Amino acid sequence: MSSATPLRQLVSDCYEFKAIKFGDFVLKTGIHSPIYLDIRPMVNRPKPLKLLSELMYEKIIASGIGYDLICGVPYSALSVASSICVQKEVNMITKRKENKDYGTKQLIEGQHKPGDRVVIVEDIISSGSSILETVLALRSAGLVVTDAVVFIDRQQNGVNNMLEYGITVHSLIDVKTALEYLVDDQKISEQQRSETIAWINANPLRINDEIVNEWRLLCLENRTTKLLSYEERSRLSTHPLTQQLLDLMVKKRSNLCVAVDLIRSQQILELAKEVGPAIVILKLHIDIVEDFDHQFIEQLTAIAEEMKFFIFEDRKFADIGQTVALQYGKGVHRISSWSHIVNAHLVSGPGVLEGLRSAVQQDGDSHQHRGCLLVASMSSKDNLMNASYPKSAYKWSQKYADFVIGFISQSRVSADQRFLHMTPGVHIDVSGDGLGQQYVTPEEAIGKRGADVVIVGRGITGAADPRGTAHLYRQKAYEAYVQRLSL
Ligand code: 5BU
Repeated sequence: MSSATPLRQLVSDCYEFKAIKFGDFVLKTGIHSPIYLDIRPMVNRPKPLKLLSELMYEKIIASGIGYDLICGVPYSALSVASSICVQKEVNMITKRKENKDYGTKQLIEGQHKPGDRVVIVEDIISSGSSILETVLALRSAGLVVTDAVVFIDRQQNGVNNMLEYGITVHSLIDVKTALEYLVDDQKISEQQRSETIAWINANPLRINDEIVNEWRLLCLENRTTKLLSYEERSRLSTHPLTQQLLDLMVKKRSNLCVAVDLIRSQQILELAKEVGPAIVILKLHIDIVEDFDHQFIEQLTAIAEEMKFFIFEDRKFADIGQTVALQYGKGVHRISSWSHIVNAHLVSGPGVLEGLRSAVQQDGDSHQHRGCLLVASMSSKDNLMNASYPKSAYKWSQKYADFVIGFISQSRVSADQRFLHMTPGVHIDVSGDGLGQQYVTPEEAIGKRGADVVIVGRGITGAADPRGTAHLYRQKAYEAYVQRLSL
């Protein structure tokens, strides 16, 4: 038998006082489970409770989590959270379980103020639903929550689920290791262990729908105090293209779109290969390409698939619905057949969106594999878009949310986090081009103006080393996003 580390000892104690049980249990969700974890019996067992709280606190410190307050998830983790707070003299807050109205601050007991950092303490993580419910209440009061410390991870996908909501879970032990300890200590048989593991592997869990809906509502009503992570935004979005784009942004750690305003197809293809690894979108003005043919499109599409980026034709449709439908789907370019993203001005009214959407539907396919950005404000000097224009753009984006994925804008049009904001007029070195273009830096666009994606043209295409320069822009823009998250 292995020597008893404090954690082993704790697992063994938990088995003894039936905080870990084996049998046939019907869970809240109605499914049968061969294992049941519940640390409530620990409430009147001060020794293991003290040990657990010490180990949890060590975990908080070892994980380098910055915090001002500790919050236990009601009810079962309240004892351990209190124990940590009393022993370590940390301020504690609690969330009332009965009150569902996130708008009222009485939901949280204990002194706190917006901006305070809170670490969550939980006993067991299954799907992560209880943790998320607590996180929602805390975030809606302006508290900053990024980490949770848990005793046992049931390994049913809860840790992954939480990542999508911007929460990193640090567990003391996972259930499979706990099972190994119990076999070593001859408390359960090898067969019990392997059967339990088979059941765990076959039963991954999702966050409870009701809580996902509450989270969605909370975000949509803008009661969260800051822009969410791309992961969370992907979960929030209802448009598949937005989800794919946000997921790609996280995967490539890039929020960079390159504007390739070159006039020969070979130049474009070569540049695409150079900058492909650093970008998530390649933006074109297809009407400036002198030697356009569909073979070029096939080649570009192959590069986009291989290097994983989306294609955006910056066509800025602006005519009546009937005309834009033809301009989008027909003619020499047949834009709708290859461009994942297009954009439109709303000067002619929402018929432009009706027309564009109908053109994709006519292709006999769902229009949701294509997305449209509304031009809400422009980077060019003295442009005629007044202050009410972005507001109208937002109004129509909501009505056409199955097709509109966001905005081209110089600042955020709306706090509605379903929509992406992409900002052109970005350059590291210069402030303008002598023809009315006005530039800001990636830090300004992402950090101060709330852009999700920066669009960079000549800053990259005109550089001596486009590949290296694209990486530099990617790094600056992504760092600005990471920085924004930590504010
Ligand atoms: P630049 O080389 O980084 O200046 O290129 C910017 C690109 O973005 C270029 O293709 C413009 O057509 C496009 N653009 C813009 O600069 N400003 C706007 O407000 C809009 C588009 Br909308």
